[in-house]
Amino acid sequence: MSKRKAEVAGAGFAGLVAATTLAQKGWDVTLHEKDTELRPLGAGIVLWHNSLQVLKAIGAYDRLLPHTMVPPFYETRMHNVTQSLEDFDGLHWRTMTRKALHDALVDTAREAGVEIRVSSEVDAADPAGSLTLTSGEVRHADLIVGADGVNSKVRDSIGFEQERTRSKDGVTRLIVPRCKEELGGGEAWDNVIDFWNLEPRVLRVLYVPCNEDELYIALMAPIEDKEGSAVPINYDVWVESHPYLAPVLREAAKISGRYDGYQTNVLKEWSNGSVALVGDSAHAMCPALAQGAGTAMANAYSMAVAASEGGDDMAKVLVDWQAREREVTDRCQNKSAWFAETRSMANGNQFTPEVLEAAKYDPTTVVHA
Ligand code: FAD
Ligand code: 5PR
Repeated sequence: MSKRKAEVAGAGFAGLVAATTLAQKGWDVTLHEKDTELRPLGAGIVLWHNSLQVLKAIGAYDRLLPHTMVPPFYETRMHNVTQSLEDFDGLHWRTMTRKALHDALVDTAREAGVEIRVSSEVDAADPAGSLTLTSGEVRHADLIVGADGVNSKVRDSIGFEQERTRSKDGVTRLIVPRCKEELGGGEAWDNVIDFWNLEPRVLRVLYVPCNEDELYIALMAPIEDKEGSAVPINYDVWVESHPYLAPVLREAAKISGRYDGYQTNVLKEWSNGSVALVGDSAHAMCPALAQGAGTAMANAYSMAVAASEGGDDMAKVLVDWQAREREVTDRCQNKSAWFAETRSMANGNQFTPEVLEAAKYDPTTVVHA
């Protein structure tokens, strides 16, 4: 029997997981990335049990592990006073740079036999089973995957019904040296620390150690705060608000950086015919709960397993897949948006069992067909 064919748009975390899982299950897979290089956007990332289980299932975990860490606590401070120290009752979570995660996924995809094409931009998809590239080439397949991010052309060329909202805050994300000694040394600097200052203005720094040498910092200011959202960052403004972070802010000010707003999109359906949407194309969310990529990878994995094991009627297989999988993600998106809107994470102790539902969900132990 000839192999089934899948065409995947977008080599982000969702597209790489979908393509790799399909190839490992015997599909002939081509992955199209519009960028001229394979690289992630953004700086650092927090992953939880859901996506860490997916990384184990596809064989990416062991190569990634040496480049990651498990901070002792997720600490929340308000005006530099500790509000809470959370350890999630032993739930597995890890921090890392996006580059380390992306590199491990690219290596795993190649090993699985995925054909990755860079400078290959997708223009449109057809639910009957084809993908059109901007070059004009039309590719037919049994399964089309739209993993092309929040501005998905696969999604918009088909006209999926959706609601999109933009948040009032945005963020500049950077990787800088840890500067542990200069910060004053001590174990607290191994924690993730969410530094909130709400007075006299909202300037928040999320401090995320990724390994011994690299620190992810996210500097969050409201979109209307021109000084707070300027890039490169305005050192004087940030150090006045967070003087105890002077060494890392000094490093941050040397990098050009990018200020990104957040957006959320909620779709009525995640599939149409042979086209499945996974990741931000289907469910971009506010980053407050650090679950966008985790749910993207979990849903990309479960979609690929369902498509492989669920029989020949691809349209039905995909409808059944989203019916089983999307509720956990929908709830996570809602909660994330609420946290971003209310800024109530500033109070600490916000990772309640309810909030961690998506983080705890393990798609590798569920029957998907
Ligand atoms: P993307 O990462 O957007 O990848 C899409 C890929 O498709 C890109 O490579 C792009 O170049 C390519 N592409 C786009 N259009 C086309 C086209 N037409 N043809 C071909 N290729 C195309 N999530 C977490 O789990 N933990 C966190 O700690 C976390 N922190 C975050 C912090 C911030 C500030 C933000 C904004 C998000 C955060 N997220 C986090 C969310 C996470 O980054 C996203 O949910 C995740 O990257 C989505 O992955 P994706 O593969 O769906 O999309
Ligand atoms: N968590 C993480 C993050 O990068 C952000 C947020 C929470 C890991 C934004 O940069 O609350 O916005 C947040």
